[in-house]
Amino acid sequence: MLKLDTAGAKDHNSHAQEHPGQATAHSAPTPDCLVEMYEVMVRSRRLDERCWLLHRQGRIGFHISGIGHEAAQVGVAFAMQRGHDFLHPYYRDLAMVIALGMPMRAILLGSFGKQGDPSSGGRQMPNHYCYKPASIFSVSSPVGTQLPQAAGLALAEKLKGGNRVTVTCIGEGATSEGDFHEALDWAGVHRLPLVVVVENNEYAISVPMHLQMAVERVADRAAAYGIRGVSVDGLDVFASYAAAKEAIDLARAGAGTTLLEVRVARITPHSSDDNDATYRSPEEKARVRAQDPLPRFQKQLVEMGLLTPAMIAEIERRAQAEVDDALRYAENAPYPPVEWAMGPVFAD
Ligand SMILES: Cc1ncc(C[n+]2csc(CCOP(=O)(O)OP(=O)(O)O)c2C)c(N)n1
Ligand SMILES: [Mg+2]
Repeated sequence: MLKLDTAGAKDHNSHAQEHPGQATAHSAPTPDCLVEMYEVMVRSRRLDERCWLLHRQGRIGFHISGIGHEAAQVGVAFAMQRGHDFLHPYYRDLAMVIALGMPMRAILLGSFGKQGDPSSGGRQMPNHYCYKPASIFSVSSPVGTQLPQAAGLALAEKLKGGNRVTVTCIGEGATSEGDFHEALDWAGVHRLPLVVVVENNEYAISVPMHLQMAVERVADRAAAYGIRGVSVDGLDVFASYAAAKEAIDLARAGAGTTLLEVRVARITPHSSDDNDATYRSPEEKARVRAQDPLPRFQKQLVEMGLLTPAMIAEIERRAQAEVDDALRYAENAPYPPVEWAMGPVFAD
């Protein structure tokens, strides 16, 4: 097994929150970058919250949320060469795709199933993000299918001699799928320029982590494939960024694949169609809600002197205005013509 000690890996066997506010020196984001990361988290959160409201009002048919995952997603996204590196996302990656430059208008066109939706032309479920200008690949609904696709993409890039790293994101539940095993085995054998980010929220819909796997950490699974396994506090932007930066830098340098577990919190039910009160107690839900990464990051930046109350208010105002604009745009957009339903899937 390729063993490389990292700041993130130190936390491998403990639930303690590691090094809050301290990224490794070589990979610390700049102050401007930190404020931009915070703004992306706010933008994602406000859009996410609006989608829940739109669903409850019967205006969109489905929503699946990234609330509680944003710190990890923003940390990973900002460690990428945004637009250059490839992303094979999964349905919870709202903050991630916003960070890479997917416009809110495009995201809501998907939620409304409207014409112009870049993900699928209004034919896929919402939150199956795809955005070619930001090198974001299409999501399939069966859990884990992006893993072999991402491994194939990384292999193609390696064969071409390019330097673009592939990042793919999955939930911890997806690591029990056969696709995970096949993709990581291949990644290990071929030392692929790939980072597999597991957003571990400790649930696969209603199934808790201890009924999904017998290992303590998802990152422990990396040993079976001869790749690095790193587990970090995904509620902490700094830890997520530092671990992702190191993994991406190593992948780009030819040192192969990392399985990066970011431990996050699923603050919402699984999706708009799930009632988590049937399997989570009110006490547990309150405990999870208290882990919210957004106020935590805000507090860190205020203490570092990077955010002022005026800046926080202005960022909120901009985010709300952006959501309002995207909503108006998507609601006014036309539906795709019926005859488009069958194409363009197959070549003529
Ligand atoms: C192959 C397959 N099995 C089952 C499902 C139904 N399903 C959708 S999401 C999900 C849970 C996935 O859990 P996890 O990977 O932990 O991601 P999370 O939703 O927690 O972020 C399941 C079982 C599916 N879409 N595809
Ligand atoms: Mg999960």
